[in-house]
Amino acid sequence: MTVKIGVIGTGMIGRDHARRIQNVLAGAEIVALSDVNPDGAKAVQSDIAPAAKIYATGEDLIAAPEVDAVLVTSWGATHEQYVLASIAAGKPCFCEKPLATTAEGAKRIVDAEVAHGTRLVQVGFMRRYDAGYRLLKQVVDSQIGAPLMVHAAHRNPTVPEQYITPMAIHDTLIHEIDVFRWLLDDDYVSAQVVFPRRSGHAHAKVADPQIVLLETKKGIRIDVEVFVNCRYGYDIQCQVVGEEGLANLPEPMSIVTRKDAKLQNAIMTDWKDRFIDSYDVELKDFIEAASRGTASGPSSWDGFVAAITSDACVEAQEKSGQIVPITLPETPALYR
Ligand code: NAI
Ligand code: ISE
Repeated sequence: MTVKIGVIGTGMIGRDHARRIQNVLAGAEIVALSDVNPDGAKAVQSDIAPAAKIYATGEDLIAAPEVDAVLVTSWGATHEQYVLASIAAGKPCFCEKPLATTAEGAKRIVDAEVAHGTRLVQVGFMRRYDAGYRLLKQVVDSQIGAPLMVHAAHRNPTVPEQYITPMAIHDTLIHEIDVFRWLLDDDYVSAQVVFPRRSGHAHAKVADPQIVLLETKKGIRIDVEVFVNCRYGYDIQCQVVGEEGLANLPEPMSIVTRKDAKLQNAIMTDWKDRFIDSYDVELKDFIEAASRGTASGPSSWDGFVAAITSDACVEAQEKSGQIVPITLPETPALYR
């Protein structure tokens, strides 16, 4: 079966996902597009999916009879309405992070999916599909004893003017929030944020860098440096310290050169390249599950837990230095 997909939001990642569905992956095709900026949808239609129909609203696209499954890649604040409409229509839905911009919004999605009775939603936490993180998980699970600490960094070379302090959490750190729950098979109990000396390259509205400290139920302590104006590249670091040894996330493959009296490795500068394979594999998973009328991979529950944790981290930014507790409700049977 070819899964017929409609894409809502044809900006940077919507366009890139449309490309991979149309040109890279098997089993699906783009049949519908929608964006509040019709020029964006038209550009994807002419460059990537000429047969796709353009819909005036996301809701019209979801209701369209030719659409089997929905990709939500619009701005974060609009995700909830489209995911809820997809569940109401009984159509599998891939939603980019964040699932919703508030924990209440994510809870409404969980409630709707639980009422539906089977999984329909996959959240775009692509790091769970990254070969490096998968290898790291194997080693953490089997070779370094009980994990005790994680030291991590999430560095972007630069961010646009509209990027503000809380986005360091719900736009950037949210990837670590999700992937460490999965990597450590654990949940968080508290968050704390401290601000080092501010970089002179940071825009007026973003405190940069930040250090986020998370504690898990098992007592693991995680420190993540979020530095979104680091200048030198897009750099994701993770080291797990266990009672028998350490394990590091592998560096992306790159050629070592010896030239001009220098020994060098290139560092990537764009998330699109750093996680290109992970995006392919997560959407392959989505297409396979959607062909069976369901969803797998990171769930609405994972999106909800990430939203609760994000809210606590944003509160911890506002009360810098203070420890903010994180309490999670019981996991519904659908997600256990
Ligand atoms: P973008 O600004 O390039 O694109 C968003 C698009 O959504 C724009 O074309 C905009 O016109 C459209 N849009 C906004 N409101 C809409 C609405 N109500 N209905 C339909 N379309 C609407 O943003 P970008 O970077 O593509 O991000 C989109 C989402 O993907 C965000 O939630 C972001 O957090 C997530 N993202 C995830 C990444 C990952 O690594 N998994 C990487 C980059 C973005
Ligand atoms: C962006 O939205 C992403 O999801 C990237 O993976 C992340 O590195 C970046 O900080 C976000 O703005």
